[in-house]
Amino acid sequence: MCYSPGVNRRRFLKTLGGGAAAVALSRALRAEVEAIAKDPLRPSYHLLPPHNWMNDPNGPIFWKGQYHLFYQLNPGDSVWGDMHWGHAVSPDMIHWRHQPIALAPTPGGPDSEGCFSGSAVVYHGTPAFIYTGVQNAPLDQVTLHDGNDKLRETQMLAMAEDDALLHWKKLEQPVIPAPPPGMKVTGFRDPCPWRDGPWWYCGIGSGERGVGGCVLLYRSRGLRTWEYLHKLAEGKPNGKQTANPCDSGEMWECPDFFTVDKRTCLFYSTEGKVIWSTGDYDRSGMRFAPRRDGVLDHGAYYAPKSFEAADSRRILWGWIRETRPDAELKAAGWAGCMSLPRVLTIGAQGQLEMNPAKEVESLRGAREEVVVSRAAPFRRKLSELAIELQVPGDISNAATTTVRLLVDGRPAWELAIDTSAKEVRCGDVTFPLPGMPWAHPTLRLFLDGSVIESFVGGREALTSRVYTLTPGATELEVVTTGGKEIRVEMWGMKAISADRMTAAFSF
Ligand code: DQQ
Repeated sequence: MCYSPGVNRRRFLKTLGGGAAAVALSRALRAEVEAIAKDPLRPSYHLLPPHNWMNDPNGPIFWKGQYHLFYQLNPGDSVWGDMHWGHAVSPDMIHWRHQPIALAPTPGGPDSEGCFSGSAVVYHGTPAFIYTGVQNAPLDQVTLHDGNDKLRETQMLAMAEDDALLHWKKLEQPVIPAPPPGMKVTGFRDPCPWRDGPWWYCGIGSGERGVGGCVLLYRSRGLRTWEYLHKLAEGKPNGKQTANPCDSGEMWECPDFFTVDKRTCLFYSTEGKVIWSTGDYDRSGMRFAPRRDGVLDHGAYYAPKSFEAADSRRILWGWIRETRPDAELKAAGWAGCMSLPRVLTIGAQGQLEMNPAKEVESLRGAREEVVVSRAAPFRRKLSELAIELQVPGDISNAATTTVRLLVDGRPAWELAIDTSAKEVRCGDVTFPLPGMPWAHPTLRLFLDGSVIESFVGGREALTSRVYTLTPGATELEVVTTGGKEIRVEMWGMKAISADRMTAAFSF
C-alpha cells in the first residue's frame, strides 16, 4: 500500500474529527481500512487505531462510568511522526469505540511539532492532561537530541471541556517551561503527576550524560505553577556511546509512580525495555528508595502507563511495538497496538506481579482441553490466529515444557519453561523462572495476529511479534519432557469488533 501522508492525514482527521457516532467514510478510505482489517497479522482483540501508527498509552482514566484511553498517534502515516493523541472509550477495557483525536499540535504553539506522552488527573472535578509539547527552538533551548530530532520539550496543561472528554482546552503557555536551571538534560518529557494532600507532584523523565537517566520531581499547589525539588530516582549509564541517550541508560522515558498494595512503584522505560522497581517513598523528604527491581516485560513492550480502575485495581496499559522495518509498516498501513489490560499486584517479597484483567476472559469462545505427556505431545493446525492457551497448575516437575508455533512444519516461535535450568527461553531471550510456588500457578499465552503476550506464573511477561504466521499454515505444538502429564486449556478468542475496532465508522 502506498501512502501520501498529507492527503491521508487530512482524510483521517476529517473522519475522526467529525465526532458523529456514524461517520461516512470516503470510498477510498473505506477500501483501505477494510483491506487493513483483513490482514491476518493485524490483532483482532487488542486495541489499535483503524489504520496508521500508534505508540505509547497516554492519560488512561476512568471517568463517568467509562474507560478512556488516549495514545500516541500519527494520523497521517504508519511510521512514527507528527504525534497527536488518539482516543478510544470502553465500558469494560476490552470493547472500544474510536473517538475523535483528543490533542493535536497547535501551529506556532509550544506543541507545534507534536503532543508527546503524558497523563490525566482530575483537578477540582475536571479531568486535566499534563503532557509534553515539542517545538523547534534555538539550539541552547533544545532538550531532545536523539540523533534524529532536535526539539525543545515543555510540559503543557489541557483541561477537559465536556464529560465525554472529546474537547480539550490547552493553556497557551507551558506550565513547566524548561528543565532546572544549570542542568544539561538528555531529555525532559512524559510527566506523571499525582496528588498528596494539598500538593500536586509531578515526575518528569530525564537524565544527564555520564550520570544516568532520572526522574525529576516537581511540586505545585494547583497544576499551573511548578517548583523543582530534586531527583526522585536515578540510574546509571550502561557505558555505551550512543547518539540516543535512551540507548545508553542516560535518559529515562515515561516514568509512572504510584502505590499498589501499600508498596510504592516506579516504572520507567530505557534501553528498549521497561524497568519496574518497588520500594519505600518518604513522603516528607519526597525521596524514593527502591528495594526490588526487574524487567517488566522481556519483549516488544514499552512506555506503559497505569491507572486506577473503577474497583481500585491498578491497571497497566503498554505499547506493543513492531519489530519489522519501516518499509513493511508502510506497506501494512498500520503499526503498534495496546497490550491487554494487566492487573498489577505486589508479592510477599515486594516483587511485581502482573496478570491479564479478568475482563479478558469475556473474549473466550469455544474451549478445548487436552492432556499432554512425554509420550503424547499435542499438535494442531490453527485456522485462526486468535487463541488463548493456558497451562494451569504448577509445571515444575523437573521438565521442559515447550509451546511452539510452526509454519509449514518449521518453528516460527517457541517458549520453553525449563524447570531444571530454572529459566524461561524464547528466541534470544532468557530470563529466570519465577521461584516456586507461583502465586498465580499458570502459564498463559495470548496469540492475536502477529502478537503473542505470554504470562509466566503471574510474575514474568514477554511480548513477542511474529510476522510469518498464516492461518491454515500455522500449527500449535505443546511438548513436555517430564514424567507428569500436563493439562492444557485453549479458547478461540473473539474479535472485539467485526472490523477491528472501527466502531466509530459506518460502512
Ligand atoms: N514516545 C513519546 C515520548 C516518549 C516516547 C513520543 C516513548 O513522549 O518519551 O512519541 O516511547
